[in-house]
Amino acid sequence: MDSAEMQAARKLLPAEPAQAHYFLDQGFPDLVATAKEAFAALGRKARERLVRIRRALFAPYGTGFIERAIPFTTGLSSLTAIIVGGFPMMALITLAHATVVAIAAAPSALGVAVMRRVDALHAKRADLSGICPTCKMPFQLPGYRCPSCGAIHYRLRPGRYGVLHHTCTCGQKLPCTWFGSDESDKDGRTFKRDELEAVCTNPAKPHAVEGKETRAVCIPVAGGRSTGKTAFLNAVSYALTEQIAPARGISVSFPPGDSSAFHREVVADYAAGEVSMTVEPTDLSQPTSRALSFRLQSSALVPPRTVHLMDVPGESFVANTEHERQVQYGIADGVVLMIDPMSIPLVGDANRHRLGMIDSAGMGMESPDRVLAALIAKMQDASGTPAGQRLCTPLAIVLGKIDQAGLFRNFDDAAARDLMARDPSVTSSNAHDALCRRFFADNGMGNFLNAVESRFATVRYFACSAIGHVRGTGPYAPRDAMEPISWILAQSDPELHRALGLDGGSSA
Ligand SMILES: Nc1nc2c(ncn2[C@@H]2O[C@H](COP(=O)(O)OP(=O)(O)OP(=O)(O)O)[C@@H](O)[C@H]2O)c(=O)[nH]1
Ligand SMILES: [Mg+2]
Ligand SMILES: [Zn+2]
Ligand SMILES: [Zn+2]
Repeated sequence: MDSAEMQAARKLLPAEPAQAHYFLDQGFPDLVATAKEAFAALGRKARERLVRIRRALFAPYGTGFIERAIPFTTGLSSLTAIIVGGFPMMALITLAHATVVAIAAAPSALGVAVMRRVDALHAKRADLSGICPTCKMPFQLPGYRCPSCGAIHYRLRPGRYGVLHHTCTCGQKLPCTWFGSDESDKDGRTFKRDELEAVCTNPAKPHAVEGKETRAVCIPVAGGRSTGKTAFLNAVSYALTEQIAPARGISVSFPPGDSSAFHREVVADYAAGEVSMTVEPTDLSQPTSRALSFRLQSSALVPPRTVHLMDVPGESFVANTEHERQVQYGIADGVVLMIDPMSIPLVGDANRHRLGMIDSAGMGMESPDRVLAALIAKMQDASGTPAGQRLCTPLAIVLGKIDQAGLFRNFDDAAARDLMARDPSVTSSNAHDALCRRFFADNGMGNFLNAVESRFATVRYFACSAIGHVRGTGPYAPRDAMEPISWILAQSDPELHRALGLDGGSSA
């Protein structure tokens, strides 16, 4: 969704339930209306005099001199008075009125200009942004619910409704800058803007979202059916929320909506080594892809981050049957593309017979080429990138389930040392990526590698195992699952990468 689309969507939002500031809103329009009316009245009078003069000049034959002269001279003198006196006088009065309005409006207009700039600068410097995990609607300023009457204010920033606060139609004052003066609600409790309930900017569906002065970090996980997306998301969201963040003194909380329930599911699946199939909701008003969202907050992390890891049923992803537009691919920090090694025909043919019953039943069959085509189409649509141009969002291509059939031996340290010894262009920092590329090339996927290279500007290949063993045989024991997330964060949000200690730094 580009900025023009975002602006068009904002136009669909309902009118602001706030009282406009008189001098900023109605002062000049009122002046223009009054002046227009006065000039129109003068114009009518002048036309009347002209008619009188014309009648005197072209009176029917036989009209006496006096009968012509009196209306002519009174008409002419009156018209002259209107032109010489009336119009300039009216212009002077209008000018004086405009000066009064301008003087009265100037401090407010200046205040609006300055405060708006200050608020916008703060948002830009902190790189504040939000995305609704349900509708995938990105926003810079969410709606805010009035604590007294519940009305939603979608334009709670300095403007025609006020400089430091807006007044809701119910009379409640609401701060309209991030630092805004504390206002108090009907029970006398004071609050700042970010303490108000934030509401999604989807005009069709106002619902609570996380919008509190935060920066959104959005990583969608794409792939065909049963490629291991949900298992991968379970592994990385557990690592982030239960292990890495707590160890770094970063507090984890869950935004409104289904986030807490999703997190409980992740923790339970992790402990049991299970993974549930992601089903497409039959209710078309429900979103198809879902976000595991959590907020990370600490004194070292300003502003707090709201991380959205997005999952999708593989079937809908490839068939393009999601219920909602997949806007997240246009604003993502990076995208993870999961590939089941067994879906590579040569790998599957050689190893399928080595899998046990559970692994065979959960095998991803979708061709990686088809999945890649679906991903490119979605990313092009969401980011508005023309077909001939490379996509800029970092893409992590992840071969999952490498615990199966002993595949991990293709990617371990011994394999990396071996490759480095044979190929001097491979170093310890890109050995993993090179091993994965070689795995694709050796298994007849040269075209896939070329297609990726020609369509993406920043790509890296990874191999991991999310569960670490066959599903349902003990808790998750992930192997290298955090690497793709760490690589994406290192590029899109180095500060978060550092705060989480993913750069290898010691804890703060
Ligand atoms: N051995 C092993 N099996 C895995 C691993 N990850 C996933 N699987 C198996 O693959 C199956 C599918 O994994 P999911 O995570 O549900 O795959 P998905 O991509 O989310 O599938 P959909 O939701 O249907 O699109 C699981 O039921 C597991 O049996 C892993 O790391 N190791
Ligand atoms: Mg799934
Ligand atoms: Zn929404
Ligand atoms: Zn109100």
